[in-house]
Amino acid sequence: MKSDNSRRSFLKKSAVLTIGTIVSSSIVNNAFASPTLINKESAIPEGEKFTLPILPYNYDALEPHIDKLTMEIHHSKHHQAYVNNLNKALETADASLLGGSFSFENIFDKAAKLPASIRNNAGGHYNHSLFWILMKPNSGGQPKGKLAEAINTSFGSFDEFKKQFTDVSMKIFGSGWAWLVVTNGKLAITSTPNQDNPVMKLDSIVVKGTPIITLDVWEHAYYLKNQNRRAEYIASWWNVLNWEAVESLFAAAK
Ligand code: MN3
Repeated sequence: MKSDNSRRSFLKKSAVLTIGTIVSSSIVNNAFASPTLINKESAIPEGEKFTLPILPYNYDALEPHIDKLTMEIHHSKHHQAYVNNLNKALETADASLLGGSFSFENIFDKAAKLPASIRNNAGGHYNHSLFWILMKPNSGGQPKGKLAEAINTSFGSFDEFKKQFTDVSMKIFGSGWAWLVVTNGKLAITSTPNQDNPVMKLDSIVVKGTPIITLDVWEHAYYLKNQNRRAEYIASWWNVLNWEAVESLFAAAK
């Protein structure tokens, strides 16, 4: 029997993960940018399932920059697989360290001690959920306001930031993610291998912080359209980066 509290908690989690139905900065903030990250309220109780978030746009909405087939397979196959495998891992792997609280925050806090199946699939679910809401049709351009100021302060100029972020993305060997994070009140560019992220408490994550931009450079993110040309994919992605969402995450992360 589930208590009313756990049912309510689950419903909140469902709302958070169904990002596509309501795209607002408050949802973005609640889901990904509160100081406690995915906070306790959004934890799902033992026995409940993580679900695939609905995209806040159609699969073809990012054309011509990111193609429809790539988006469809990436979201409905790859991301869905991380969700399914995370649910399976939480049922079958040793999840006792989590104490029955299946929140990203709790999982990432304990990443070093958890089975790889939980760490990798929770990372895959979180990273992709963030990646989707940080893209938008007819977007790109440059950030405004305080974020623009912070980028200028940290990197000298927007162009220099873009160059450094692109360089880091290009240099990731194999599969991984590039990030812009807020760490100790400052902006930093970093990268992680596989499905790790800067929120995980792992010795291997050199720059930890609150993500405000992320870029998936796994080949599955671009191979159908760009084949081996990662640089071409990165150049396209800048045209769909959702700066309003980045600004919201930045405001909440400070
Ligand atoms: Mn991916």
